[in-house]
Amino acid sequence: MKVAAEKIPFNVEEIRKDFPILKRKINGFPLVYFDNAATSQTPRQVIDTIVDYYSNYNANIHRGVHTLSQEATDKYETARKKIQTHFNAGKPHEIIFTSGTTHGINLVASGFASILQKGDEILVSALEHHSNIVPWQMLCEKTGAVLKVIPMDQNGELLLDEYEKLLSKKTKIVMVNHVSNTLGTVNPIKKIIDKAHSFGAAVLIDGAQAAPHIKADVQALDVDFYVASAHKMCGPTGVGMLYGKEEWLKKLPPYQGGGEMIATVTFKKTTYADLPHKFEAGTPNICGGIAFGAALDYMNAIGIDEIAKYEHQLLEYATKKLLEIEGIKIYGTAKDKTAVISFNIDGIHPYDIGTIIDKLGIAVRTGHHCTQPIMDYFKITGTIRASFSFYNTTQEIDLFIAAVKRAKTMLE
Ligand code: 7TS
Repeated sequence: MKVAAEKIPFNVEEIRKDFPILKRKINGFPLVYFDNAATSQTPRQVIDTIVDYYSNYNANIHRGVHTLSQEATDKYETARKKIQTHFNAGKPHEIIFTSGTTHGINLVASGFASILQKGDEILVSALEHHSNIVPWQMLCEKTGAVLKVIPMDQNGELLLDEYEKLLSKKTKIVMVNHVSNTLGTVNPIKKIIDKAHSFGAAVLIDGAQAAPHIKADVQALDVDFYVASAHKMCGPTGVGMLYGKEEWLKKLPPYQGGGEMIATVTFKKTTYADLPHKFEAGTPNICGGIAFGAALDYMNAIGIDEIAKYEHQLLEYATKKLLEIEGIKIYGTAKDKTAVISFNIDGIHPYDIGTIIDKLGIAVRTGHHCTQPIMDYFKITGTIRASFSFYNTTQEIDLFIAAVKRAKTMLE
């Protein structure tokens, strides 16, 4: 499929031709890739962008007067503008390139060390990935602030009444994912943001799992920080974005010191560069940033809403088929969820199912999915997680269901 300026009608067979990896055989079976929540596959258009960078204009950026450096700088800054447009940030310098979601969260958490005081409170939700828990626990250890948890119910939905009770003038920042990686819950982030703001608290939204399926508008959301990873949205690994409101990014101290983030350096005193460079010390993942831009072009050419609509059909189909299997339990039954299904089968270890279906060419993730608190809540050690993307098909779901049934028979 060619990326065109205008929308292309959704055609999964055409789309699949863009992904070379989907032609792979695993153990003699066609690859069925249902581990998209861990990382998405890469279309040829993005692979070509990477090859083009290293073949034709590989150079360091923001420093050379030579042609290659200028070309690389232009493309990198164009990618920043593509990210700005995609997330509807007001200004390009409100977009900070990071190595991924984890980096973005750590950058903000580290900055809040200069803001928080002993006894201040910060809130995370019960649905968070470890990367949106641990940096905040480290921050609490450093500052004496207190971490509180917004609880959830059996469907995997956050209890908003409880959230409101936790908020107070002591609350300084609230961290919630837009979409849960384990349960697929789409959280009501606009409500969460507005409530936090009414108490003067900032909000960081972890958009790692939402970005591939939902187009977040950071201005309409009025969110203070929004983070995502390119590799979950058809881009390469090792690159991501942090959106921060200008006033917040000005207030936070730099995360790392080094080249490119300074205005002047003497042994007496260093002054810092303006945004966004203040937060971008050292040589960045230049190729990755440019390829992130190409990934956004690709997804936008198909249309995020079209993608979400199609993935929802896959979710409904797979849920219905899975529920026909005896002894199955699906975790995550929120009214609003993305195409992620976490499940277990009575008396069978998730790892055993995952291993057997891999022999049949099917890639899923098993385990706690970096969300041990969710596992504790359901009193389980892990689940099997199938996560779908717009290049998956109902035929692949049929293969997956047949493989799960076969594994179940073998393990019973
Ligand atoms: N937040 C959420 C909600 C995630 O799902 C992940 C990765 C991260 C943060 C961290 O992203 P990174 O790109 O910095 O690693 N989630 C998963 C997953 O569900 N399976 O593998 C990685």
